[in-house]
Amino acid sequence: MIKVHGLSLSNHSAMVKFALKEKKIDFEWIETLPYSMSKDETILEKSAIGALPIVEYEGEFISETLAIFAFLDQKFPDTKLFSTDPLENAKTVEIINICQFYIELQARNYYPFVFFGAEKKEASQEIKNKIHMGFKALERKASLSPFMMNKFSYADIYASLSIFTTIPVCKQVYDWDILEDFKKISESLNIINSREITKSVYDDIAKAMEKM
Ligand SMILES: N[C@@H](CCC(=O)N[C@@H](CS)C(=O)NCC(=O)O)C(=O)O
Repeated sequence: MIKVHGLSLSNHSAMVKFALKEKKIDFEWIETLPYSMSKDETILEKSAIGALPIVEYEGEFISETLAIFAFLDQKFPDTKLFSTDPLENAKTVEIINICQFYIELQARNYYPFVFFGAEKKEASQEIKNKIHMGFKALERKASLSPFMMNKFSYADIYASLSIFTTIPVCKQVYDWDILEDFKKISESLNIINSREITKSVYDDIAKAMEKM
């Protein structure tokens, strides 16, 4: 059985949970802290930089969400979340990378302040510009009718959970309601987030936040 070493309040861990639920794959969840929090050296043997999620399968460990997505789609192809069409497949990865590098990784600079009570850092205009560029790219490249690609895919999972953490960063750091500026993205997210599986994933995050 697939084992997921994840942190319930982590958006990346939730992405893998979301994918497994979509694909109707049974899994065991092992609540785990990343290396940066636990200093547990064994995590570094399993994960590229000690971050979560990590998937364990037949004694092997895979980290990096995009790599895990690719593995799950090839290993369990009944419900495909990457297209078999090479062009659609590449475009799905392109959307994921926009969300990963130009949106979420930028917002991540402020997670200690927004989510973990750290002191407020200076609001960097450079980071704000990058997030804006990321949203512009998403608006240009994604289908948004209603999903990121022509049908529900990994791009929707990644976009939903990376933008979920970016919204409070924009609000609290820049007093910026980013979804007001990107209405079509907002409409697409509303549809993705109203699906039953999405709601169950967000319920788990909310419960983990309450416990914090
Ligand atoms: N590139 C990694 C990023 C995952 C990531 O940032 N995970 C966070 C939790 S959402 C984490 O473990 N952070 C702690 C750390 O990086 O040490 C992936 O795609 O899976």
